[in-house]
Amino acid sequence: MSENENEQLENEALEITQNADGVNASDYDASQIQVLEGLEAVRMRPGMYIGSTSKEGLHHLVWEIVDNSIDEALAGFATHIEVFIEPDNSITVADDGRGIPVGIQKKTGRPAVETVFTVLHAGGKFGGGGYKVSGGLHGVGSSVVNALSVQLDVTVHQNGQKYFQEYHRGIVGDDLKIIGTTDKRGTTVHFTPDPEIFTETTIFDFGKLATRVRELAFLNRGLRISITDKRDNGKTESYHYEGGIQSYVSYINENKELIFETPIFTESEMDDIAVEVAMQYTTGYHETIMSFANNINTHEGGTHEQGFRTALTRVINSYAKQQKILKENEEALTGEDVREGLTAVISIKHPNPQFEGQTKTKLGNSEVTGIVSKLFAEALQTFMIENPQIAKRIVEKGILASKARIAAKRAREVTRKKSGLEISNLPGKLADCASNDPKQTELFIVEGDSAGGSAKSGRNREFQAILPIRGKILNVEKATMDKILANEEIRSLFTAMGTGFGADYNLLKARYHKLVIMTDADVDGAHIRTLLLTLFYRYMKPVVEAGYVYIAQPPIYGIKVGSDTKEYIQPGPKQEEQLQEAFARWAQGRTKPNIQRYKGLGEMDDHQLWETTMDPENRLMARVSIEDAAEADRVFTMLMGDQVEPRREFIEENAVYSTIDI
Ligand code: TSJ
Repeated sequence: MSENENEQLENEALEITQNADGVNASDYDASQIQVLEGLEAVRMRPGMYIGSTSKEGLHHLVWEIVDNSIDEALAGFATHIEVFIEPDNSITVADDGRGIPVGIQKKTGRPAVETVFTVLHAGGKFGGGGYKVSGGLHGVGSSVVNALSVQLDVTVHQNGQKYFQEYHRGIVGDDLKIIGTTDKRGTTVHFTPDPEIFTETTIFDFGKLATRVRELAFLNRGLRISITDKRDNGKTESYHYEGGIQSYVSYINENKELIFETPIFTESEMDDIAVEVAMQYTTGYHETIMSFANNINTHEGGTHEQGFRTALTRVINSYAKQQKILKENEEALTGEDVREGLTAVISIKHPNPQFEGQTKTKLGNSEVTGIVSKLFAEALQTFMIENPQIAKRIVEKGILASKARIAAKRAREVTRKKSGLEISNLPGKLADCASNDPKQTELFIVEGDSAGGSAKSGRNREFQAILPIRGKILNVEKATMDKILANEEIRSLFTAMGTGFGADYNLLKARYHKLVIMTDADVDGAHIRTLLLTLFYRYMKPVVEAGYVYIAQPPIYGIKVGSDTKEYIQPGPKQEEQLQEAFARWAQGRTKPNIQRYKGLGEMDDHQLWETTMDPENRLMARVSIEDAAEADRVFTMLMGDQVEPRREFIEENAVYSTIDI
């Protein structure tokens, strides 16, 4: 059939089925079928739309909804967003914007708001102009949330009326109706995630939601956003930062020693791309650069970060030369030099951001490099000229870093010659495994030689390697590169892992894709674990970001009947209940079982250690993830840095937790 004929047929159908409202019934039926097919697709393969159906995916639903309110705020119409975790673990999001349009759409003959919740990718089709943060990372919109919720309802306050509609697993209940009058404006969406989809958990984590809500407040200057937990005792956190990302930098650096008080802040726009940068130097040695594109944390960096780095190196060098702080014959400062001790937040808003990379968190738009570089260079140069004292301190800090870098390079060369960070020279203490397929292999980093011994004889030699470490390793938070490189314990770790060090770091050379920290369940064990995590976080961040780092969870209780250990209880929020339950079970009609409490790995023999902690079939391991780089950075500064008071406060506040969530 030719296209013409096809069109003619459709036209005929059109005439026949035109109904009283002027809406074409066959078009309507067709679009309804599409709606149902869309819903079906989402429910069949939820992971394709929201990444996963784990805890991560569950929380993602909230951001899909909140992003729409953020867009309304960015458009200048909403000033306040509220998020509630209801007592039944459903979520309510409310804003004071214009309200989703309720008028009938020509194409579908249905109210726009209904389309928003039933048609895939329908969000934001009306209106237009300005930046949109919704449609970002997964950017699937409200219809996907609707399809994955047992129940969702929307209330729109608009033109003095209160409109309401509800849906079940994405299917429309009654038509949109007016349920009263109002003098307010805004949109409220309430939804209950479907437990058939979210089989892992449907319980929301207040801390996780609050952290992102606070980040959204930092990223969207002036926005008021609050989160309330209505479960149990209830609590509310309200965030509002007039300083935006400048406040964010101050927050990250809260407990750090600074080389100047107020973070530098610049804001400008070019070709519809808005660029904001806030930065400040600490007296420390590492850099914390966070970048965002349309409010999405671009963990993998990208063109905006590239533009920032280029400009920073160029401007500081040219200022240093111009002011003759750096002499003609002296080596220029490298990027690494000028970033030592730097905390920076880069936030851009782009009408059409392209996300690339493994986790789709790398900004790819090539035009952005030049724009950020140009805008930021101009602003930084002006700042340096207007603030010569601060400028001088920045340059001097870079020069100091450059000297340390040259010294460290020399130390490293000497070290390499002496015993080598090369793989050919694996540390003597390492009991390596037979397999050399990094995807299969695991490195257990074990506290103490005795537990190390049990681990060596208990392990599966095919894929498990053991590296015993003796006691407290060096605190890298307080040490310079050359000291760190000279440390025996740290060197053996780097060599065993095969990934190199600092600027030479290469994740692709990792010899194991699981690094398992196995320490005693006591204070010293916790300290060693924190020292190791600090080392990983500061000097091997890619392994943490790749999700290679784990913490072994040896059992805390064993139930013994006679001389046999019958059952182990793993640590967790329900550990005491589980212990009671298991005890009662083993006590039935038998002699009384004994409860053994394990304090150290040394209390288990090699077989027990394998059975409870190392055997992939039975073991429990906590994967370390950087959910929030800013929070992790603050925690490490507190735990490992110079200032005592914040550390004491932190430890007092968190004393009940055995591990720190980073
Ligand atoms: F999409 C959604 F349902 F998930 C959702 C949207 C959820 C929540 C809590 C809020 C919103 C939302 C949408 N808040 N505000 C808006 N605004 C609009 O949809 C809107 C209003 C008016 C106009 C216009 O051009 O007049 C355009 C838009 C996009």
